[in-house]
Amino acid sequence: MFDFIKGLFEKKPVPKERPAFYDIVCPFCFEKYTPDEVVFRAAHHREDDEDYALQEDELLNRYREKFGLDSIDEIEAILHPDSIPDENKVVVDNVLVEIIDRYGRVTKKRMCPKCHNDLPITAGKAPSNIISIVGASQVGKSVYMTSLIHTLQNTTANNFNAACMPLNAEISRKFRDNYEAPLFERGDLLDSTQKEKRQEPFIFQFVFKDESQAPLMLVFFDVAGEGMVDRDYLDLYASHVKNSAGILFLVDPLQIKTIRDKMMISIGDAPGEFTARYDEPRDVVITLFESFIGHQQKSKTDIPTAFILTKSDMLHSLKEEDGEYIKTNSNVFNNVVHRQHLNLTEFENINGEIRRFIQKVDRPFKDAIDVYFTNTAYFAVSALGSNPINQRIGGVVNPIRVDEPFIWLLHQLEYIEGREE
Ligand SMILES: Nc1nc2c(ncn2[C@@H]2O[C@H](COP(=O)(O)OP(=O)(O)OP(=O)(O)O)[C@@H](O)[C@H]2O)c(=O)[nH]1
Ligand SMILES: [Mg+2]
Ligand SMILES: [Zn+2]
Repeated sequence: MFDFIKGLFEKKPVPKERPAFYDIVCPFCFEKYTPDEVVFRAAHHREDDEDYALQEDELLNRYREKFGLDSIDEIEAILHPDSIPDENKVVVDNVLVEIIDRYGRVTKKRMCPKCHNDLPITAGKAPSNIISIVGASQVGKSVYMTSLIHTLQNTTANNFNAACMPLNAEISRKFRDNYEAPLFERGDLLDSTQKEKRQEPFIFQFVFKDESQAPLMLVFFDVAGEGMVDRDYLDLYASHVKNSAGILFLVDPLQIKTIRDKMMISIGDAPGEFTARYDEPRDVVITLFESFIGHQQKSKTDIPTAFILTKSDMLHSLKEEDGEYIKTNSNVFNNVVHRQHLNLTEFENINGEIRRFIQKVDRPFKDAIDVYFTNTAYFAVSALGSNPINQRIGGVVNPIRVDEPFIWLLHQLEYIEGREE
């Protein structure tokens, strides 16, 4: 009897099974719709047919203008599947992937009906989970994103019997050339992300080797920190945050005044690499509230949000203290590796420790979190493993606990199990 009642309350068994198809979340404009609502770009044009003539694509140009991209004069026509007889439609795995137009020409170019950008080939076949990385200027967003994606591809995927790969060759090349190679091969830090430059999504697929398990499509954005406290910037560039499946909220311990003052004392007169610019982490919460949380039910968001203390390597200089903030045996310095499931024991240890830490060093920030976020957990990571000197990383990059917040998100989204150990 007891087991029966217990069974009723136990969570549905993971892994998640594949449904017939998934709603599409456009990685460009973040609108959500079903796969049968897509439109197609004609594969050819004709001068004798108005419908197929080269023409201006207003929707596409409106989108491009918003992001400061050149407008396109003339482009092939948009074809609506409604105008195509069923026998000329190709449906694979319940998803419309191709049409044959009235001239017998095939097109596989699926477009977003709302912004007319090219959809990724996996759209509709895998859930699109947008993971937003937010945080004030210089907290380490770009470096963390790079270190996380690098780790997902090289170790995490393997630990979960999966593969993690870029969606296409262009994303692969851009990620390597602009992020991974400078950091991991040349030891150079990245330039501060420009508010003016359009941020392209980095789309990756996380596919389990067990085919019955649903794959994920991960969309990462590297937003500019200086825009995080700018309402207009958030409205325009970071509207993906409200459509996110999970948020990684980065906090730089050195941007918290109590810690900054303490560190200054222990580092003495060589503060060298200290960040000059900084916004209070709470200001970021406030702009997030203005731009989307305030419009959600009860003015709270239930998007799972990981609050992540970055640059945890810097906390070494605090640990010698009487243990008021960070104890010598702190979880922060242990690199925990999660395999096959989220190790709940390790997770609770770090979550508890950092939750108390934030509460102690920045009470107003912790209060703001408690008011606006309903599903939270706390982490500490070091994307680099050591503090860079003169904008260069000495030796190899040695990330500490970087994938843990991501694994927690996978658990929250019911892709993987959690187990006590
Ligand atoms: N000690 C230490 N420093 C780090 C780490 N990650 C980043 N940093 C430092 O933080 C600086 C800023 O990192 P970025 O990733 O460029 O910061 P960002 O949040 O993208 O900054 P914006 O693009 O200006 O918003 C780097 O230049 C490093 O000096 C880390 O793991 N450890
Ligand atoms: Mg950046
Ligand atoms: Zn779109």
